[in-house]
Amino acid sequence: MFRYFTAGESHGRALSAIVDGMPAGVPLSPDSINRHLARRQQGYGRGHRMKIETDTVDILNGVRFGKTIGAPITLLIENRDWKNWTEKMCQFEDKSDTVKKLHVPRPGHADLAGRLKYGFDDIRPVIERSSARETAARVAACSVARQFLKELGIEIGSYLSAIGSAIEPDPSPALELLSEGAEALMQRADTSPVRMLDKATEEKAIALIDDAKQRGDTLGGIIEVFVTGLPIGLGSYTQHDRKLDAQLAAAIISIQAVKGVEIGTAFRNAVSFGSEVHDEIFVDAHGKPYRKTNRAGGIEGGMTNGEPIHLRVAMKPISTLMNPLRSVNLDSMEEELSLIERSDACAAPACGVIAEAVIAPVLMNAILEKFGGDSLEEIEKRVHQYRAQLAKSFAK
Ligand code: EPS
Repeated sequence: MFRYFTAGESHGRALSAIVDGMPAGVPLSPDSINRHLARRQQGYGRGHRMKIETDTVDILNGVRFGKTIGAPITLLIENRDWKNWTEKMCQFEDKSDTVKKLHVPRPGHADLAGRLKYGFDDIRPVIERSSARETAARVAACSVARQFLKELGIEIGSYLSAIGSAIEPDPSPALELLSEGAEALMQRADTSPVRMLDKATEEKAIALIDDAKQRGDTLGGIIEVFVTGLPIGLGSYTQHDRKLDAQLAAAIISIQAVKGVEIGTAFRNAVSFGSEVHDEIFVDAHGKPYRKTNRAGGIEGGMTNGEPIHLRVAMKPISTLMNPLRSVNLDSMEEELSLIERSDACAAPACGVIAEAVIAPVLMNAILEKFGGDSLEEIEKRVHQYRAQLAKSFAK
């Protein structure tokens, strides 16, 4: 089983992750992870922090001669900004009398409940760990699982269909790119500063972000995530916690500022007739069942059905507003405007990269559950055999 944990504060020395359960024989280099770390830093609407950081990973162990050896892997990402925070984030000396405390929680952030829950007299420690900076470590850890999937021809990609009220036409003609694999769609999205596919919507989104920034406001968005190349029958209908859609939804919702996830066009489906929703089944020239539509998002009965997985992700606007909202000073208990912390006007493009990443461990575990194995070679053989067996049954 693939597992990972992250550690690290937003302005602490470094972010780190430990990855466990990676099979042996998977090619892994810092470049294969750095590529996604760099993508996570992009996007129109990011703040000053992204100019300070150039996130790169140090792989401390678990790799020999360019391939994983089945052992745990430690990943380290330096926080370049730490040198500017050595007082405020001092580790071992008590500076609580000299460093200014933060008392006014931002509505929408972890500040209020976090400070009360842990009994702090300062919001700073809450900000530090709840910050979306943590997603750099997550993208690094999950890129390891992504590398495994890639070896099996399984690709993940995403684009943004909305930023604020800038909404892409639906369905996007660029979805044709999925026939080349989800990475083709991802690469196309990466050419846009807001990771959108439609030029007119991209321009509108950029104008909206400029306007929000100027007014000290923020914007969220909707991300469409796709997975191609998955074998049929990953996940299971037999038990609640084996349903692949449930596991994917949990992974997506765990991303900072993500408040909704939809499988296929679930919300539209809910207000339509069954005849307008369910994807009819046809047979192709090789006898293989296929669909002409994918409103189910590639999952039926908690299992992959052979169509691309399609997840829709709702990210709320970032809760740090430069034009702050009303809140309460938890020291004086007087009403006050909430604290201001350097932040982004819009991080939805980065959220797409993170959403692609966090589902990789879920998919990898679904593969390991069905096929097992300790080395890539062993697993590859079993996946191949299963695919050949299915093809044979279709040819009857
Ligand atoms: C982020 C780093 C943070 C923020 C942002 C994402 O850096 P700093 O707080 O130093 O500006 O830019 O975090 C948040 C929006 C948040 O709410 O915490 C990153 O690396 O992605």
